[in-house]
Amino acid sequence: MDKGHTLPQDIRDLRHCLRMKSKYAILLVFVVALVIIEKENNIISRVSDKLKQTPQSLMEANSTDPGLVLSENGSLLSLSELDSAFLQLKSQLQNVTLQLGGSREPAMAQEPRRHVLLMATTRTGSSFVGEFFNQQGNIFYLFEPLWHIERTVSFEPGGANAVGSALVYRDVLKQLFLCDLYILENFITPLPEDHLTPFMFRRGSSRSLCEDPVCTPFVKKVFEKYHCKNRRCGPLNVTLAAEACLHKDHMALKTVRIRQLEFLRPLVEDPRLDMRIIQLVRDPRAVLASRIVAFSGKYETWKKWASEGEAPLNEDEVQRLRGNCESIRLSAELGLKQPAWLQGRYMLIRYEDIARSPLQNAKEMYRFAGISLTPQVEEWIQKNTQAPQDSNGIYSTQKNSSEQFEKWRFSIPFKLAQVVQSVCGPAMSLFGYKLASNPETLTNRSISLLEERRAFWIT
Ligand SMILES: *[C@@H]1O[C@H](CO)[C@@H](O)[C@H](O)[C@H]1NC(C)=O
Ligand SMILES: *[C@@H]1O[C@H](CO)[C@@H](O)[C@H](O)[C@H]1NC(C)=O
Ligand SMILES: *[C@@H]1O[C@H](CO)[C@@H](O)[C@H](O)[C@H]1NC(C)=O
Ligand SMILES: *[C@@H]1O[C@H](CO)[C@@H](O)[C@H](O)[C@H]1NC(C)=O
Ligand SMILES: *[C@@H]1O[C@H](CO)[C@@H](O)[C@H](O)[C@H]1NC(C)=O
Ligand SMILES: CC(=O)N[C@H]1CO[C@H](CO)[C@@H](O)[C@@H]1O
Repeated sequence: MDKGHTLPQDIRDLRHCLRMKSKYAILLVFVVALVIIEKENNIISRVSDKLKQTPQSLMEANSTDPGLVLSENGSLLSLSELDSAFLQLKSQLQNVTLQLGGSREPAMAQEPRRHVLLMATTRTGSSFVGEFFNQQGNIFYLFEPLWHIERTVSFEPGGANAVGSALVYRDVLKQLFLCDLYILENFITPLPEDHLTPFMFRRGSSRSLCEDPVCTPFVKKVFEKYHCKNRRCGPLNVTLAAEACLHKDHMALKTVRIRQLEFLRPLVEDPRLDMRIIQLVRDPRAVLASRIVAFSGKYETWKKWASEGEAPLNEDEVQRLRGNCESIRLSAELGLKQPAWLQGRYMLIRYEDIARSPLQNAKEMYRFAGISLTPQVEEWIQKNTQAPQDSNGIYSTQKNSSEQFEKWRFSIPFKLAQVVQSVCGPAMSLFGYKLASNPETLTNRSISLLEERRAFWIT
């Protein structure tokens, strides 16, 4: 029989109280002991060194119990998990650290490591939004690493293989978040030798892969297809990249290749990852208009149909569009339903809202991720969202964003908008994109096609 049930309430309260007291007594003793030892050795700075190395121990631990992970090498990490009463002790310890002349940042103030997945589809502005994370020095950011997987393992869309690909994507993502970048080597062609490759997709879009020490001295004879933007580096040493990943405080990556949120569940439930998923959506009319320009080969049929008209539109193309819209909608609906496993870990955001107030929404995304935004990022946003319209490369992120986001309205034939509206209606209504019932509405600047609502949803 459970003894707790037979004891009177006040005794149980007392026991609880004693237990709490002893908890704090132990902590207090611990803190005092630490302070005393500090006077002899410089232990606090060593401790803070150790805390900075924690990603390594998180990597090595193959336990799934977060408590175990955190309690390795003393219970220091779990201190941050304790309730608010402990904040005071924490601040005292910080004060002591400061008084003792530690020039380091107080170890306790460090944020827990976060893993942010920016989940999008092509032409939704994900390169631009990804930069918000790429620009921050303490985040290890990867741009579309799943590109290598898609290229190597061919899957037929819609068939049983679609599930297969999703599983491979998911497992690769998990290893990447754990900084096991070697996993990518299996999918890079030609196969890297000695963990060295000049073929890392869009390396230049990842600051972390282009800064010291990952940027090794330039090797003249090696052709690097995706090189760093502002400097030449030797071929990517995957070991160095993995080490950089472990040393950064946080990890973020963007992908347009995950179609179903559901598939990410094992990652979200992995206590080592403390995942945050940001799903980025954009008006499907704008997305189609942009794809026709950017992927003109693949979207030849659409282009022809839009400009000529007479020939009927290929039904397969329409079905593909419907499939795209539906998978985005289903993922968002799942996220918004707030299942327990996604609690506090899912955010839905519209590109249009980001384009209209980039800084404000960047701040919201960082707040959601639990990472403090640095002035670096703010500066980048200021500089890259108010640029004049001359720089118009298709993957360019430098534009006057509040002007750009609805340019499509004036370039898309109305019938193209109509098809999208008829096929993507449910998604559009979920995200608050208004239908245009005639060409005049589509091109009338004073009529907004955006329902004004909360700019983002966090569950
Ligand atoms: C992981 O688990 C295996 C089997 O339980 C064990 O042999 C190994 O030492 C563990 N590795 C680490 C790094 O804890
Ligand atoms: C720590 O120092 C700050 C300013 O130096 C002070 O305001 C605060 O009360 C101190 N905290 C504790 C717990 O002593
Ligand atoms: C890659 O970097 C690691 C870590 O510094 C180093 O040990 C290794 O020799 C490097 N590989 C090559 C081929 O230079
Ligand atoms: C960007 O576009 C907006 C909206 O048209 C305009 O108000 C703003 O002045 C533009 N900014 C720059 C730097 O061109
Ligand atoms: C655009 O819409 C506004 C508001 O509905 C209307 O007053 C205006 O006449 C329209 N402009 C054109 C050119 O149709
Ligand atoms: C599990 C773990 O990380 N253990 C480490 C604790 O710290 C000692 C001394 O620094 C290391 O030798 C252990 O490997």
